[in-house]
Amino acid sequence: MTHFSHASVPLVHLTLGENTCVVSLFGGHVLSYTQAGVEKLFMSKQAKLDGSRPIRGGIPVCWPWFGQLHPDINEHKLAHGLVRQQLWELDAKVSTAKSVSITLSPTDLTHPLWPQGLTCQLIITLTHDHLEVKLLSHNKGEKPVPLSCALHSYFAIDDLQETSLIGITGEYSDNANEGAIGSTPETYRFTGEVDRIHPNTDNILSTDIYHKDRPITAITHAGHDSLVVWNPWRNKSQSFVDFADDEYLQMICVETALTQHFELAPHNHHHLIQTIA
Ligand code: TA6
Repeated sequence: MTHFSHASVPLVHLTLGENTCVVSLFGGHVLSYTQAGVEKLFMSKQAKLDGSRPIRGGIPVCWPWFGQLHPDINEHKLAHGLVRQQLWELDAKVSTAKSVSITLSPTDLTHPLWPQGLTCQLIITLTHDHLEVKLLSHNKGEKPVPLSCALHSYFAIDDLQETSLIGITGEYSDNANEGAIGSTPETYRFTGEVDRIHPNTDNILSTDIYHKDRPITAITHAGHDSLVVWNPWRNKSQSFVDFADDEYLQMICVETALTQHFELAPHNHHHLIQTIA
């Protein structure tokens, strides 16, 4: 289990039976999810937990744009939107015999790039057999708003060379190869930098991380139009100040995302949901 006693960002701890979840109010960021004592999420040993930079691990919330998907990105360079680097507040906490759930929302909606009328909330629900993370977007305005977002989850693995990902099919856009179109292999393995956007319109999509022939983590996606799969591999890992050179061997990102030119209509809501078991 990952301990965060050194963190200077405010934390919320959830416990249900022998399952736990730790959430930082900085970024509305799930830091840890343990199921029967097994940590499902990766957190870099060099992650900054003092609010000085985005947290490298857990489940970063990328919103109201994903990655570089903003028209002015070359001017402001704010990859992954406006909410992973600000303080969120705890709006509600509900505990029952079957689940513990918290609702969080960002506190600073004043950034000049914040889309008018758009708000978001994060609902994190810990149950006896899974963690559900739901990113709700609401357009309170009178005009459609372009929205891209992701639950940018870093999953813990034992050994990248023995890891495969099952459940993704079809073509992908390869951001590690200038957006070239590739075809998803039946057995998805990691033998170099992987930075891929996989369009998918299944209402619910189930993917599984395997260690050799053993499933270790089940990830269910809903409300998405794509999945993002990322591993920085050796060279890019060495460029990160908050990531040890060999940590690329201990993680893969499997992200539930909207990246395909979605627009949220006036007065409409959108739910992006990732469930981890
Ligand atoms: O989700 C994949 C990705 O967009 C990669 O291109 C890489 O930039 C990664 O996110 C990490 O982004 P970050 O800003 O957290 O370093």
